Amino acid sequence: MTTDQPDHQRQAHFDAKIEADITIEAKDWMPDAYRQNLIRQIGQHAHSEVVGMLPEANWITRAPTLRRKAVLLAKVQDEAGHGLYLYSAAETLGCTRQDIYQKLLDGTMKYSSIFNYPTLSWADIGVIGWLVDGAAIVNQVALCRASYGPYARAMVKICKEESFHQRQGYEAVTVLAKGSETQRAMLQDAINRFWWPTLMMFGPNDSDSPNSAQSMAWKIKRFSNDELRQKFIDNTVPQLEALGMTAPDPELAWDETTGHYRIGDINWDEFNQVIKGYGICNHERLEAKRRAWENGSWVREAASSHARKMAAKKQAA
Ligand code: BYC
Repeated sequence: MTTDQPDHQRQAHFDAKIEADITIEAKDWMPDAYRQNLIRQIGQHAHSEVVGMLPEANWITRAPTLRRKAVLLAKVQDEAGHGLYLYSAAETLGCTRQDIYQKLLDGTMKYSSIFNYPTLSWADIGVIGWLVDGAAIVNQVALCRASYGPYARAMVKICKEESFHQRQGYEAVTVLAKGSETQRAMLQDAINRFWWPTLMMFGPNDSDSPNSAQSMAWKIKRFSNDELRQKFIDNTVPQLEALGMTAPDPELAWDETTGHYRIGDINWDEFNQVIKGYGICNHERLEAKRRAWENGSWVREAASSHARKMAAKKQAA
């Protein structure tokens, strides 16, 4: 492929690579819409990781044992690392980290709806690990085969860590499920509050998902939102039953004919309100991130001044 080829030839070459499952790399030609769609999705994904640190960090000082505290600290730190891999992957597409981060802060880029719900009890932390990380894995395992190489490779490492996160969450909820009546009630309450928002993480129903068809044709998404949601439900209901807990859905039932669990209606009005910025914690989450950005300005200034000094020293030598 030479750079002086006309666009229709480059497009044909790109299409052939997608068709043959050959990853697209940062320096390869790609249609601008593919690039912009990836910046949107990877940027949103990166923002989700770093905003997702907040609800869990809320419990670090109140973890019930030293072991739980150490695990939670490590998990929250992992999420920061995931954000960094993803911001780096987004940068390979030509955007700057500062630009997309600014768009998070001014509310013009999204982050996952799930992090706009509060963490009211210790059980919420177990449930986030079990359900939220569990949902994230189902979505992210599929993204390990995304057509854009830097995104797919970031996902492989992230999935390994998410799998540990999910297991520690399930272990934590298992302890509560075997505990006192108060602990079981606390767990059930956490499940009741997080069940539906977790199902919403997969995005709108396929018929209302404007980006899916093109993203699937480009093999960024390998499965539709509804397919992944169903996979998560089928994986999770047996775990819920093993815990002796219930979902807040009277219509949840095994369907012999389809071989899948059936669920009741998702409240899409709630989802739409949350992604428009009107969820319970949207304001609080963005305020926390804006404050951190402002409080960290001296670190950025010191780092860039040091970099300038080093560059000047190198030039003078
Ligand atoms: N929340 O056409 P659609 C984690 C938006 S963090 C907010 O189906 P797409 C963790 C969507 O962006 C990992 N917005 O979109 C961290 C679009 O709006 P725009 C979180 C959502 O992109 C810390 C519009 O709705 N995982 O695990 O084809 C602690 C229409 O949707 C949501 C990811 O970020 C939502 N839930 O498919 C613990 C996964 N759903 O952008 C855990 C990466 C949809 O056109 N992202 N929207 O304005 C994806 O896989 C895809 O972007 C989605 C949506 C499946 C989420």
